[in-house]
Amino acid sequence: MLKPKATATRELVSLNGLWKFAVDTGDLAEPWAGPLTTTLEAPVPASYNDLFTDSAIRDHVGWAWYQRTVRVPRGWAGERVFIRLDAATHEGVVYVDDVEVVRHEGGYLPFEADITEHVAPGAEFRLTVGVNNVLTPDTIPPGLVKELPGGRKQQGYMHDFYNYAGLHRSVQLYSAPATRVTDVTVVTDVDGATGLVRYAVETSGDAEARVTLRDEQGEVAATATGAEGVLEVADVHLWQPGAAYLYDLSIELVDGDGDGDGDVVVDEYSLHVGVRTVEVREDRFLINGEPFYFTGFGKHEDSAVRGKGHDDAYLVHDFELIDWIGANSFRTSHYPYAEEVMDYADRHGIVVIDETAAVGLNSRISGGIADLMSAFGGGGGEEGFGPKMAEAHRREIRELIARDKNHPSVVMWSIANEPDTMAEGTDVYFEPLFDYARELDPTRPVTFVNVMMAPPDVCRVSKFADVLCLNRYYGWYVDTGDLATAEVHLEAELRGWEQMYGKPMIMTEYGADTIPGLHSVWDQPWTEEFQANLLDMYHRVFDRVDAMVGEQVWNFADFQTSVGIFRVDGNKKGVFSRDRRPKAVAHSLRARWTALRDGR
Ligand code: GCB
Repeated sequence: MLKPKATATRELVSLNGLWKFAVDTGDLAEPWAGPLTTTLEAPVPASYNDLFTDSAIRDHVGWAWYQRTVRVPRGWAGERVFIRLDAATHEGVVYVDDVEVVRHEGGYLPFEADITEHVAPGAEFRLTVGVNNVLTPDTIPPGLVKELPGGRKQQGYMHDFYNYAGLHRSVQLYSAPATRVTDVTVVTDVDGATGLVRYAVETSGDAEARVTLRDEQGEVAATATGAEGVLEVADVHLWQPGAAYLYDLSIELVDGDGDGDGDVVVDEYSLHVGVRTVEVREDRFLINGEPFYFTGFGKHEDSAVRGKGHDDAYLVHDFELIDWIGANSFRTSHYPYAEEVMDYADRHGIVVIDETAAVGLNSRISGGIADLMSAFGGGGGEEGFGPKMAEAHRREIRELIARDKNHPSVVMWSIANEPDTMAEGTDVYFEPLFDYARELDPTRPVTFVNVMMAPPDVCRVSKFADVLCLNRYYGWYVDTGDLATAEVHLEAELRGWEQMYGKPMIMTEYGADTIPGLHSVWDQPWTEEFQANLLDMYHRVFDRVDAMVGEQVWNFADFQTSVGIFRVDGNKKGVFSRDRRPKAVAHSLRARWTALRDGR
């Protein structure tokens, strides 16, 4: 799905700002059918949960409604008009006046509708968007709604981050011609000093495609005509981790034969292209043929007040901190991030492991913590990895790859975080999902993130992964406070994986909750010293195990979770606090990662 863009043939109107807002407690009959009866206003983009002081809104389970009026620019006569939502968490439905124009499940991926037939250039219409935050045993991520005494509903879920909901990302109205580019796929390769850019353009309507690749100076590097082809770039400037280089691929649809004489450009779309290769060879992860070692974080889209609402100021600041600390990568734990984030990573040479929203498919875990008394039956929901969940999971993989396939920063797909892979049948559930991801994108490795309870001889799914991604909490959840024992256990387990699989391994989570300002001379969990000592211990082990190709600390910053006695106003494993101030560990990480980055 193409990101909307203003080009010579396309126009954009941002619908971000304050909308009328109401949660649906059963008293809103057909809220789209007229003006929403409410005094509340909510900003788009933002989660709605933390905006208001009313806990009934924060803890609401079900539909919430957003409404505003929109005027279609009068110059759009003759154009197709689209409404595009970058995300509606977890389910969205859109009405133009009284007409439902689109419905979408999955809270972190975009959707759109052609609304040309329902609107008129120059005229206003009433735009109503419903968002539903309910998670069931069949949704991705899964959850279960409990009924409390008195009939109040409560959303239960197994993942360890607050179930923020709302319009988290931009909403836009855009115009495009009837005959237009509907999709572009770019795959890059390198042959000596020549870059190869394979492209495929999909169109609606009949027109000839003309493509031009320009370098960062705007010089033409290659041209071609036709819906598919290979552009050869002499003396190619590669996209490298830490040294991004982006070509601009401009696609023109022309009415005529494409030779320039009398041709009329009917549509124009452009995207940036980074020429790079990714490959897993034995136990190495190669970018542009060179072994790559991941340093960085698992992150979250999370900040005070706006919750999971995208914010460009946090985007820029987070990437500044990533650079300051010397990191080269992050994982989009535990869902696809805003497209602005992916574009920024492309432009700044940060490497991304791109994860679906398949998190919490594990009834042995609750709120991120091992929960042997879990109220949920079966792994990942009542039906336990059943066909409905598999279908939702396929959709998440398909829509993620469709959205992010052209980003050079994305070097690997992660199709799930910590599913219950010790459970019988999970191999049968996961094998077709790995196949599906590889069929949709044969060019990138595919992985999933393994949970501590499924070591090498127990995990039924690691055999399908190209890279072993492990989350381990030795010294924290097990061997708590005893780093000497934790070191022995960690090393023994990593060597077990190395011997049994011979695949590259990334530690995709390791860390310790830490309260800034808490100190001790002993290994006292929750202190700043303990967090630093724990990470140092992991690094000693990583440096001794050959198959390790990366380390991503859990987490970049503190983040909000559901309430629980293990969580002090959220998860505190951040290297930075929720407002992005460094804890002591940030300085020791900076020393290690800048040395690695600079080859010291
Ligand atoms: C994990 C989960 C992550 C949690 C983390 C923790 O393994 O993947 O979502 O936040 O542990 O801190 O417990």
